[in-house]
Amino acid sequence: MTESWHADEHLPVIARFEVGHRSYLAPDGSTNRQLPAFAADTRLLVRLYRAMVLVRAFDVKAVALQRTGRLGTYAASLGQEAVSVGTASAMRDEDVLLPSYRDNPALIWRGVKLEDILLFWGGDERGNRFSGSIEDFPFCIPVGSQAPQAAGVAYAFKLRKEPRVAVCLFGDGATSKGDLWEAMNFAGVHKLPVVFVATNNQWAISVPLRLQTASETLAQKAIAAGFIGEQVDGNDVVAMHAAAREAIEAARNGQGPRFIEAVTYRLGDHTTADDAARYRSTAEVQARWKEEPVARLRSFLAGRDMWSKRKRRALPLNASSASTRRSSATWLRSRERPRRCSIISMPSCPRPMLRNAANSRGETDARDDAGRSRQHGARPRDGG
Ligand SMILES: Cc1ncc(C[n+]2csc(CCOP(=O)(O)OP(=O)(O)O)c2C)c(N)n1
Ligand SMILES: [Mg+2]
Repeated sequence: MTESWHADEHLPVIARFEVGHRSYLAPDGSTNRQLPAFAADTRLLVRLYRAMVLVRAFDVKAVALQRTGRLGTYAASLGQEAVSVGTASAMRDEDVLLPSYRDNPALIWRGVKLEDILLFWGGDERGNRFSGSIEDFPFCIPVGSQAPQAAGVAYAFKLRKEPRVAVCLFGDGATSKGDLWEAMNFAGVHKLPVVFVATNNQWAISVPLRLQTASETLAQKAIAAGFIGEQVDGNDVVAMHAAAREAIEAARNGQGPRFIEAVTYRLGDHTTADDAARYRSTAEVQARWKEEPVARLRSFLAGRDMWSKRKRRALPLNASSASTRRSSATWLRSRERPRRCSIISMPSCPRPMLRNAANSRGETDARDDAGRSRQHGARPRDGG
């Protein structure tokens, strides 16, 4: 807790606050406290596991497609799959998700097709017209701007007296933006059915968390807006699902907004246009690999005989698995349609986009931040 700043210790204290930290699974898969009741549901836990593995395989495939010039800039969710999957799995179909550009796992859980996602990252806006009946919002590229939209969606639910909840996913960097504060303030005043989930992956591109905020937690920012903020181990999908479920149901029951700070780590580059090795050490990343969510849940499941080698063989464990192959094949076919508008092939594409697309194919020299030309094969600058 931040130390008291006032010299006169006899002044009455009119506000104190606490932030809880929720975690059930330790990095080795053992448990550190009694599990919530839903954790007895083996089918649910295996579904969560399968979803995280699928997304990991999908990320590998998407990065490979970008490297071969078939996708634009892509943001993988490597290491933080449990935040997105744990949150989305606690939602009802009729709730509305407002995701950031890194929340493929949540959208996939919500039923968005892999080919829609590939279409979008290939530069074709039709990928945002999600198939299915869900009313979720598209990926949000402008950092934090989905938060006021989430408050607006929740306000509509309240006015219409619909028992639905808006769930907003964003990064630690977004919490430095006015958008977040305005949304939280408005949601607090009007007791709106909205849950804010901050994926604290320790980095906003190359800006570390310590340069992002002087707060001890991101969760405490909710307290200033008049509602509960909780910190959760974002590498523990059981904790994420439990926290999201509780928050979403409280919001649905008229108890107003909630804020979840999911503490995790971005194990990969910010996007395919980034090289994280330029601003963080290999040792730091290696240490964080020991805490990652997929192995953690697998160890837990194996320890309870809920998982076996036979089940593992049935999973899409690598990028060449059947389901990822099928999706990318469909996507590749879709680019051959006459009405295509991919940023890579669109004839009237604005110059910066073309340069980016060309860079992503490794056809031109990229320039680094200081404007120096990098060697051939260097990755392009951030397009996002
Ligand atoms: C309004 C706006 N400003 C700047 C950018 C460029 N930008 C893209 S991602 C990013 C960092 C965001 O970090 P964070 O919110 O922590 O999310 P993460 O990428 O870590 O998931 C920035 C500054 C942007 N997309 N939108
Ligand atoms: Mg971040």
